[in-house]
Amino acid sequence: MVTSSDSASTAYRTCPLCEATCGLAIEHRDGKVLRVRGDADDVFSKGFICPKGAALGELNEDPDRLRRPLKRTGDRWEEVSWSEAFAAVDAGLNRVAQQYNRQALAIYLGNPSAHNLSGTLYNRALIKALGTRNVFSASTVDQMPKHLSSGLMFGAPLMIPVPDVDRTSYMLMLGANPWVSNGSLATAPDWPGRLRALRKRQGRFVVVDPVRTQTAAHADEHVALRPGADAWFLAAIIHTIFDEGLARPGRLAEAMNGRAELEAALKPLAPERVADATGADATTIRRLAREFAAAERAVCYGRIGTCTQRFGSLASWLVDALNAITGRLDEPGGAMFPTPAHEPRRATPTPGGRGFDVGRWNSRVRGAPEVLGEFPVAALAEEITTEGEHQIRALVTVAGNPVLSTPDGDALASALSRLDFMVSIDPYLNETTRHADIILPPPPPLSRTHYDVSFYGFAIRNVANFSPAVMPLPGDGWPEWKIQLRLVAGLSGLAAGVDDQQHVAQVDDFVCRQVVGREVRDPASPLNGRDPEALIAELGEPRGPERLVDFLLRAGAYGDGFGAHPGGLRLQTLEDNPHGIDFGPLVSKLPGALKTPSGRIELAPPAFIEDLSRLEAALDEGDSPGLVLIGRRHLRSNNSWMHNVPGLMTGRPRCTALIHPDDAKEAGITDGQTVRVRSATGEVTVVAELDPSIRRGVVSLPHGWGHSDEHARLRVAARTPGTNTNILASRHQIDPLSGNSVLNGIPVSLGVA
Ligand SMILES: Nc1nc2c(c(=O)[nH]1)N[C@H]1C(S)=C(S)[C@@H](COP(=O)(O)OP(=O)(O)OC[C@H]3O[C@@H](n4cnc5c(=O)[nH]c(N)nc54)[C@H](O)[C@@H]3O)O[C@H]1N2
Ligand SMILES: Nc1nc2c(c(=O)[nH]1)N[C@H]1C(S)=C(S)[C@@H](COP(=O)(O)OP(=O)(O)OC[C@H]3O[C@@H](n4cnc5c(=O)[nH]c(N)nc54)[C@H](O)[C@@H]3O)O[C@H]1N2
Ligand code: SF4
Ligand SMILES: [Mo]
Repeated sequence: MVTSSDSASTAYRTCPLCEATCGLAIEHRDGKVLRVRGDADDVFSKGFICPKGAALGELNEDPDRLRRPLKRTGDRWEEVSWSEAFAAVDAGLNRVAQQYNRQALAIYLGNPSAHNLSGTLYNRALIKALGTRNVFSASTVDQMPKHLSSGLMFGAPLMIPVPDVDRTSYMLMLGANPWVSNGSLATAPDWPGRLRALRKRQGRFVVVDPVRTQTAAHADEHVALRPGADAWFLAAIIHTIFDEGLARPGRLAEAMNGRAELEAALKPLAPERVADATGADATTIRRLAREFAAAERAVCYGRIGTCTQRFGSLASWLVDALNAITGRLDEPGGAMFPTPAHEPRRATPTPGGRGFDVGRWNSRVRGAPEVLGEFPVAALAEEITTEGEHQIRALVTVAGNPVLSTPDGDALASALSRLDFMVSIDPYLNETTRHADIILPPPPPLSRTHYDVSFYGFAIRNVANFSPAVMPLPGDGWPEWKIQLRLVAGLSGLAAGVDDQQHVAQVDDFVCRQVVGREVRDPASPLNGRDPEALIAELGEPRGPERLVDFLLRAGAYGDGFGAHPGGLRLQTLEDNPHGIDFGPLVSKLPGALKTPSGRIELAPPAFIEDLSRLEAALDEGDSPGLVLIGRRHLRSNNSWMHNVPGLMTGRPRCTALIHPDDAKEAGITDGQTVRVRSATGEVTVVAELDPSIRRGVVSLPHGWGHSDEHARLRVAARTPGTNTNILASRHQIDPLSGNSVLNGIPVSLGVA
């Protein structure tokens, strides 16, 4: 929505930069952003904003942002027309598919593709059109363990319970730093405010993290765990709950399988046995278990620190197992399941479904099982460089920078340079896209519509907000969804000679028919049996993402059901409510929503029970004598791609190695000195920052840095390039169940450079 005062206008818009979905008020004039503030009337964020949101204008106007497609010849780049670029992509991809086969094509999807409608609505069509099993994404350097645990426990990989922060009275938080990250897999603007409110109402929150982070500093208690020890720690807590007779599964007791198996399997992992390995003492672990069980409302929440480590899947499972056996799952103030507005309406859901399978196929070189249709991104380089049938020869990247974001970045960069063809949909010429033959730039954030399909699914309240584009598409730019669908058309052999826009319209109609068709064929849908063409006709214009969102909303949980629920939600309703609509706090959904074959919560999935032997065996390895590396985030940064925004790059250099003063002393290192950090995989040099808030024996480096590639075009980022921490991470260290990379707990040594 746009309102005018003088010649400046204010537009209200959901911020697409992180998971918090804050409402922004954007003042602009003549295509220029004058000011970005938090939208005080936003139903969810109520005026909260962080420095990244405030810099959205600068990001939008970044002179280094690509405006037209780029084509590379050797080391030279030239701007080309869209039709020339598309023709080159059609030729490049189809040549590889014909000369080899479809498996020779691969795709990597990066994080921002979850933050925009093009990615969330159309990636599936692109993957299908490629027709390859070589699908990779940032999920395997992030949350894949959580998809696996949800898939095996609840039957659906996207059924991730979120902490009901606003109503809980006790929060046990592991491996998350929402003060800085603004929250993840728990969408909520203003985490700091919400956690302060928890303490104000006499609640407690406990942070488990090797670092006394800003979040830990605001908590009632901080447990400085050793990196990678979460599964032992959580197992010992659950052990204590059983051991001391504190298990109270409550309302859902009858809907749980495997309680006895869980208890038996965790018998050997008593607090007293795991204490040394975790770095927390047994008395503390037992006390925390009792506190958790006794609290009126409690929730355990684990995030990236619990995922990107060698026992990521076990830790993710144990978080929810703890919530379940203490009756905290699906209860107010506990771990609950959101009901986003675009979730299909189901009148009386019955528990049970097909469940979740993994390993339906395996990666060619190391035989890693697929999870959620993906292979570990840690396996991408070897799939490109190892000769044989189904070797990857062409790659599409969408919104990703895996050279900086995934393990052994140098090896991946060298693999990318050997591809026959690479195309990137990306606004920047950066460390990854510099290897592409063609770069197709999407428009800046303020020139596109937004509705958060991904993150309303993880929101701690049921809210919905739609943002029309604030500004028109610049010049001859293409919206990202059209770029994607044009690639789909080229891969699907649609008649040559038809104009590009017409291709897109055809594919868009096809995708729309599929989405509508799926719903009307579902016997559980209130739209079952309706005529899909009549529904599509009712949606009318415009097409593209808006039409799909309108359909999802109308068929959704609060929708008008195409006449069945007069007054129900549709896109127009959100357009009429520019500050969003609040559908209230989360409501209980189990057992109805369960999708496991048993129709019950699986507390003890066999894959996890088996993996416990690896966890137990690691206990006997004893302490690792040296230092271990972990990562961190910064409030004014966003993974690898916002270091080119001058307003966010002020202050002291941020890519430093945090080292405990006692560890530094032992290694003869002083504050501000340049040091070498070496792992079994690689070595980096970086400035040391001594900080007593980090646990002894642990070194921390942020990820997303290393902007010294002379072929990139990131003039601001290049001034303070930092170093790529993922040179230290190994492609061969993954959590075997989920394929997630081990990015925390990497053994390293320090030396003066
Ligand atoms: N060591 C270590 N490594 C990590 C992590 C860690 O904690 N430690 N965290 C991991 C996590 S959680 C994640 S999510 C990954 C992120 O991994 P990636 O998704 O691979 O990397 P990003 O840095 O998010 O890069 C985003 C890319 O998208 C482009 N982009 C930005 N906006 C748009 C858009 O609107 N459309 C398109 N098409 N492109 C856009 C940017 O220019 C950039 O090239 O990194 C992971 N890597
Ligand atoms: N400002 C900013 N916000 C962001 C991002 C960003 O780059 N910058 N990235 C976004 C993305 S893609 C994501 S996925 C989210 C992530 O959001 P969060 O999960 O909140 O991530 P972090 O802030 O990295 O916090 C992770 C914490 O885990 C701790 N840790 C490391 N290893 C271990 C371990 O083994 N066990 C335990 N218990 N803790 C450990 C670290 O010390 C760190 O404090 O943030 C998102 N938001
Ligand atoms: S917290 Fe996230 S959503 Fe909110 S303004 Fe900052 S970047 Fe945007
Ligand atoms: Mo992430």
